[in-house]
Amino acid sequence: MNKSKLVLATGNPNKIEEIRDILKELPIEVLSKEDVGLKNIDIEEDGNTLEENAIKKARAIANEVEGMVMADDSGLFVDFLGGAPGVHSARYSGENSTDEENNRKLLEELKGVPMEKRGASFKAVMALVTEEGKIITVSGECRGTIAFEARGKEGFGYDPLFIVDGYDKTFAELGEEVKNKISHRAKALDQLKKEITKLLEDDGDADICSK
Ligand code: ITT
Repeated sequence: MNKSKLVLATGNPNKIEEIRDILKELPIEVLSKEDVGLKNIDIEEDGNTLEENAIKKARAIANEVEGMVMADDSGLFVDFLGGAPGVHSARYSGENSTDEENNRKLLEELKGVPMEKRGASFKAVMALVTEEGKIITVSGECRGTIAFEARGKEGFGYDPLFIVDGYDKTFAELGEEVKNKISHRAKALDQLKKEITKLLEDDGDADICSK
């Protein structure tokens, strides 16, 4: 039997690296859009929730390729800012904004706000479209505090500003090995691993039955 394929709908290379690392023990081939020859599919992320956007991204790619497709929509929700930047995290300081610009804007918005009021959550929603077109969604959340200045060189996005609860360090200081065990993405993918394992088992049963 061919190894099952999971195509990632994300164009963010950092997410691809994290997802590949977290799913590495599953007996599936994890492919990027580029791996399957897809490049310029522009998907407008106009949903009001991470879930809406994740489903939209996964569906758009599932229409184009064989196999399972998974999309990740994620963001940073800061308590003091009423949940901003939230679903708009990628473009907080404008269309095509860089991580540095977004981090600068966040620090500006939190200027003068004391540590005890700088609580925040990273949230991730993953949408999986199965080969039969069924949609499964899972989510994960990770609590922390926004630092007073950027710290650390690893990771991406808001990682240099996010001090994870239970640690005295930002995700960018902790690095991939720790982040991929405790992050919002890791928590969501833990559930997705179980769903994919069930799908693969059901598939195996179907194979045996059809023989
Ligand atoms: P795709 O839509 O192609 O997957 P994207 O980067 O545009 O890639 P999102 O729309 O989900 O992804 O935006 C998520 C943004 O939230 C991302 O660009 C970061 O700024 C931030 N973010 C999400 N997860 C993060 C993480 O683990 N560490 C740091 N920042 C994160």
